[in-house]
Amino acid sequence: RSKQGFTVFFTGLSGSGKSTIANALMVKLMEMGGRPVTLLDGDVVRKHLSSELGFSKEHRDINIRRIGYVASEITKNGGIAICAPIAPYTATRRAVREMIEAFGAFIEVHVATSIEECEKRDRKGLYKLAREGKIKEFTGISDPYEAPDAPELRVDTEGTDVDYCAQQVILKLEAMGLI
Ligand code: GGZ
Repeated sequence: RSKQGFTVFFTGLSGSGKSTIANALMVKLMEMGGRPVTLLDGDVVRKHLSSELGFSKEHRDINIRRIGYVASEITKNGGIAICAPIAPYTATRRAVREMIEAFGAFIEVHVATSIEECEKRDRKGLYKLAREGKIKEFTGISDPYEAPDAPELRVDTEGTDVDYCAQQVILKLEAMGLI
């Protein structure tokens, strides 16, 4: 009997390392073969699925629910979905969890890089623009981020490298009997 589908849902601040870890995880899962793996990355989704949306609470919620819907279809069909949006609101993440758990497993991974560290790295210069008020409603600066209380996994990018973080997700999936 083939294994059930599942969704790995990364959440964390801009620049926390979600995309990098998600990509490393995708490569590892693809190398294992078997099931198709679909990556729904934050900026790619915003370009192709949510291009009309901004960053108000309402628009972020619409964006996350769209991602959740696509991931639930993939999960329903026995595939693997990897999502990597900020997803700042607990209630919205919960709604997505419920959507997906109707069909398979939901693994929430908190990429717990601190705001101080994200701002220090400032890979895209967005934190500087947010501090200057040139980007409004910026998560962690002028907009909320509700950290998950009980994610399936929390990864630390400050003391550990990307590959190790991705490997921790793999171990969790193995422990849950999903791969
Ligand atoms: C947060 C913003 C904002 C504001 C633009 N707040 O590091 P990035 O650039 O590549 O990832 C961020 C991305 C966030 O989109 P998401 O779809 O993941 O957000 S949410 O889950 O809340 O819908 C950042 C960029 O878009 N960006 N303006 N105001 N991030």
